[in-house]
Amino acid sequence: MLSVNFPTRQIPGRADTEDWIVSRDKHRYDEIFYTLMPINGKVTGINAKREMMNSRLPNTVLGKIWKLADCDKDGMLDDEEFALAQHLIKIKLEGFELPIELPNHLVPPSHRKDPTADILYNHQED
Ligand SMILES: [Ca+2]
Repeated sequence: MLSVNFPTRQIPGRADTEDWIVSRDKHRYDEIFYTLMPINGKVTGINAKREMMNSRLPNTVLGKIWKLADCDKDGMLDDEEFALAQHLIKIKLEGFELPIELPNHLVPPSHRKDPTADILYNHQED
């Protein structure tokens, strides 16, 4: 019995950036992002929030959006987190309810837990 069947966890494609719905408009969000003077690729909470307030959404809503968008909870937004925040603002302005927790498909690719990462790291023996 040599056929070892690893439990197949479907990893959809390899191009996760392409199936990240936010990436469709990310170039537009990026333009705003870079006007907010990111430091080390991240904008501060103050700058990001100031921009988010332009949406005229109530603070409570923006607070929710912030929590969803700041995936790594460092109080700053990188370009992907910022794009996600803008995306959530757009959704809300279009009349949709915000998710309570960020669904997997909305998690920025660089913040997704890569199921293969552990294996890779454990195999660096040389
Ligand atoms: Ca963050």
